[in-house]
Amino acid sequence: MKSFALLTLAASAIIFFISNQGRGDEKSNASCELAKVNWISAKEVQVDMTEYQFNPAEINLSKCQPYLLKLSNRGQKGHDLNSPGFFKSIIAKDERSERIETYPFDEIDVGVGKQASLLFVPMTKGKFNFKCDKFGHAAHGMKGTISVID
Ligand SMILES: [Cu+2]
Repeated sequence: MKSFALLTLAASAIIFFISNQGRGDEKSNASCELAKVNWISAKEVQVDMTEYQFNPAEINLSKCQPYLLKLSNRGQKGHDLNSPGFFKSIIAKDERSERIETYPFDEIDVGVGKQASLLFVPMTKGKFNFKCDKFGHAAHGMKGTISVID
């Protein structure tokens, strides 16, 4: 029993080591000094949603800078901005508290006539595709890209 526990411990230590190694690049790429982020100075990024497009559809951001993404649904149907890759790569801040955390969802859903906002810092550079995940909307052109540069 005792040796089994030790073996398990050794095995998980190895797994931990391997997964840390594998994430080495991602980790160095993700180094933003969050304590130094001036959230008050967040740059506003306004994106309008209609049938069937995002305006703008090309969004350019800089890594480690704070942004306030504002989504406005000015259409007649419900829309969302879906981008699992992008949302995994940001750190978001609750606008009403000091809580800073990863964004746990793949998308932001915006009802007809509604607005949604997200205060965040892009943590990794890269090009991320986004789309509206409502049935048929992306096929009608409701998609775009977010480019994050250094
Ligand atoms: Cu849509």
